[in-house]
Amino acid sequence: MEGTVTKSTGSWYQVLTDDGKVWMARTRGKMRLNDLDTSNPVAVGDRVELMEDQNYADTGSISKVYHRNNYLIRRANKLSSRRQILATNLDGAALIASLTSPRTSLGFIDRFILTCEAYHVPAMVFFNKMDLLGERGEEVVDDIKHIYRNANVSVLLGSATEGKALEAFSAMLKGKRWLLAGHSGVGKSTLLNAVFPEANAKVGRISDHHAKGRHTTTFAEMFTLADNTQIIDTPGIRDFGVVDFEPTEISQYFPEMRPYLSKCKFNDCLHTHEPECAVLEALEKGDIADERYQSYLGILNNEDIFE
Ligand SMILES: Nc1nc2c(ncn2[C@@H]2O[C@H](COP(=O)(O)OP(=O)(O)OP(=O)(O)O)[C@@H](O)[C@H]2O)c(=O)[nH]1
Ligand SMILES: [Mg+2]
Ligand SMILES: [Zn+2]
Repeated sequence: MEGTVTKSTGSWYQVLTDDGKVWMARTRGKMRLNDLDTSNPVAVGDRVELMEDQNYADTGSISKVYHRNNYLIRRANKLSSRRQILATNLDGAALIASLTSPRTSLGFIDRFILTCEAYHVPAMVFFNKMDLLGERGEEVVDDIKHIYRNANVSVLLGSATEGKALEAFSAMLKGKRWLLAGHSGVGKSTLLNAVFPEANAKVGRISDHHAKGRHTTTFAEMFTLADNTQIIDTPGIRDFGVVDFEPTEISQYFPEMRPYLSKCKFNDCLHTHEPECAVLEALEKGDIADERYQSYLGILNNEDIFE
């Protein structure tokens, strides 16, 4: 049988076979699934081969993971080389961010969208909880739009209770398979429910002030919704470490830097101090946002974990 992994608990997977049946599955002991050194050999979104278990009902084992069209991967911890696949076979990945309660740093956002760029996953950033910014909100909207104007990423700003951004969000997700990721408490599950009430995902309580440490969603789960929409809600992540890039490669994943890369004097320019560097000149002129350049430096210097 063939099916799609719709939930991952670490030890058990939920698999939806093409006849609409839901199975609980484990991986086969010795199976060599792929060559990636990851903590999870099977991830939500994977197409898998499932062998029915003769002894227990609705239970099976995953014997094969089929080729992935794409995937999103991160390093969870600076000390560990272990990588985690967030989800696979995606039409897009939305980072849900909030500037307060909890705060998402621009560095975190940029590491996420850099990884999307490098791994061929269309990216979106939804700045949620704008209602909490009050009068400061409008200024923030302008700043954020300016920072990300050439970054090849869709940016939406709004809140889970406000209509306009939600409409645009819904239009992007409908009929597609998107991942929702971000810190715990930013409102991933709330947004999912706001756009697709039938998802009925569990949401954290408003009274919690330490939202960053407390996880309401505990497992990655794909919600199959009307119009062939599949949304993967995930547990909050503390950080998003980028994996395995050569220093000279990093600037290629900053779309706004790309037009300048061939114009630097040195082929192996890292755009930090070199003479006749076209990226530094563009930065000076304001054609590359300073905030994005700072994120670039952070990634280059491997300062990418746990703020
Ligand atoms: N003021 C305000 N509160 C919001 C907004 N969106 C979500 N919240 C609240 O934020 C809290 C956390 O929301 P969740 O949807 O559980 O957050 P989550 O990102 O799914 O968190 P984890 O599942 O732990 O990763 C809840 O109390 C929501 O009601 C918003 O736009 N504005
Ligand atoms: Mg949640
Ligand atoms: Zn340069």
